[in-house]
Amino acid sequence: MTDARRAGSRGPARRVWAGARRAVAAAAILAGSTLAAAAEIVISDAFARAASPQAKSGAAFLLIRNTGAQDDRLIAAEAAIAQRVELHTHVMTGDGIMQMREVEDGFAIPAGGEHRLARGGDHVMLMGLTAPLLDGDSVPVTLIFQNAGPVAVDIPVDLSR
Ligand SMILES: [Cu+2]
Repeated sequence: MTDARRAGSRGPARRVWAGARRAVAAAAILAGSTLAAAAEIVISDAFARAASPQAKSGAAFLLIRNTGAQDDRLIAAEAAIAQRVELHTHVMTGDGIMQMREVEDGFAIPAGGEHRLARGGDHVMLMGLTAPLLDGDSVPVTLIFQNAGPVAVDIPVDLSR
């Protein structure tokens, strides 16, 4: 094989490789921007509970931090373990009784701020449980944000909290 032929056979291969490298670089940039968006919402201290293993509904509580520069909003949630998932809050009725109510607009999480879902306050309501919430299990829940989009979390069940 002559030098000229070897050079000729290497040429197209190099062009393909350069193209592949460009594609990989583009994919990395896309992946990077997706990760950056998702990383702006940070979920911590999550737990789910129900009044008992026989309960037909339960609730999930967690701390949502928005590390981004843009205000965001939790607008919905989904979970395979429940027939229906709603965003709820507690309100005090006129006669001093705490009642749960759906919050259609969801919960605002300001840029650089946080919003805690906690017992007696805002929560993710799991209605029509298709399986019992058992201590030590964890429940996959997808939180849907206006800007950040869906954020999947595995929420541990803790009946003692
Ligand atoms: Cu509720």
